[in-house]
Amino acid sequence: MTEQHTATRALTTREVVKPTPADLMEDTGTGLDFGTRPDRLPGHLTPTDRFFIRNHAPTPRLDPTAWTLRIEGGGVRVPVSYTYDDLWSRFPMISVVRTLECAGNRRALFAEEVGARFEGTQWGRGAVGTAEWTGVRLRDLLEPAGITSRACEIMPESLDAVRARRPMPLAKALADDTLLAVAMNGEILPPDHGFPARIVVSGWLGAASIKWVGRIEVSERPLHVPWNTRDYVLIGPGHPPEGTPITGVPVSALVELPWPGRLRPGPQIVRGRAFAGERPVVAVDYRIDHDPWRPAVLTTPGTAGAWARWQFHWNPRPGDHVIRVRASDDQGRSQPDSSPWNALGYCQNAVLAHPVMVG
Ligand SMILES: Nc1nc2c(c(=O)[nH]1)N[C@H]1C(S)=C(S)[C@@H](COP(=O)(O)O)O[C@H]1N2
Ligand SMILES: [Mo]
Repeated sequence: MTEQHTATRALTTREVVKPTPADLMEDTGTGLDFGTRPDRLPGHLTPTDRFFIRNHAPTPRLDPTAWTLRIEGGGVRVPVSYTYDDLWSRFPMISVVRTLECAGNRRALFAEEVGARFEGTQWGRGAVGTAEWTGVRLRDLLEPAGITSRACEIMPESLDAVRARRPMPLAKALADDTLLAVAMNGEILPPDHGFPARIVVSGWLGAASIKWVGRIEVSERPLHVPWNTRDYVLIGPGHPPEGTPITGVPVSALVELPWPGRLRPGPQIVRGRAFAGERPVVAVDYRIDHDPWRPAVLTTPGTAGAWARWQFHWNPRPGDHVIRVRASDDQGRSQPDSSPWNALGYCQNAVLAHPVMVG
């Protein structure tokens, strides 16, 4: 009996701080990773209470009065260190609306698509969300350290148990919208999303947006760490043997219905989102069963780094139906019919055949 009790406890141990009720979030079963339910999106922004969590280790509880951020490495002239107060008092604060998407989003659907299983978190469609992030531009924090003329990569590093690190090129670090965020949706960053401070890298895979940052390395040489050599790389046909590190995320669309969806017959509106990483989504088309493709209406336009909202009117007859949605970005890229296979099951973006039962 004791043994059974222990087993049950291990399975139900939560390693995140915020509540993750089943009516708002999908439990992936890892104890660390929770997706947003696509049918629980009331506004353009994802409310913080249901914003997806992707943790490689339990959420750390950090004391902001003891926290410091060090900026150092071969690519700075003078290492600098900031306190939490410094972030608030010494630098301009900006707010940007940006979407974060995990490279593994839809991995479970990818597995169904190719009839195989992938290692890693078995995400449905919930590892994507949009928030208003408030913080200090990374370039403003780097400036006092004096970036050398040969500096080429910037690598934020975390204070959680995995010491998460992922380099980005200097140009991306200096971009207008690369932030060290201290707030999310107008409130102090919650523990699960990186308190006291996290990086937000616009349009890139979520893994670049390091949470619980404590150090930033500036390097004059390319940096090789697990997150750009072993994890978060595309391995498979069309890629070099060592794989291609993922940067921007590909265009995809999401229907705001459960999977499968259940609807009543009669006139109604079907809604969704579409995201294309660093590019704005400019068009969304949909197809019901074998009908022709038709344009959906973009109700909130897409921007570089943030999703678009779309909708269409539908008057379904009772029975089983399939909804397909295909988003396109401003460079004419749209979703393929099948996702390029890769060993770790990243970047699924083929058009999904969304089953909907009407009755
Ligand atoms: N320190 C740290 N940062 C991290 C992670 C992590 O496990 N530890 N996960 C990354 C991944 S893979 C993703 S998709 C995003 C998820 O951010 P969120 O949990 O705020 O949604 O955080 C990234 N930053
Ligand atoms: Mo991720």
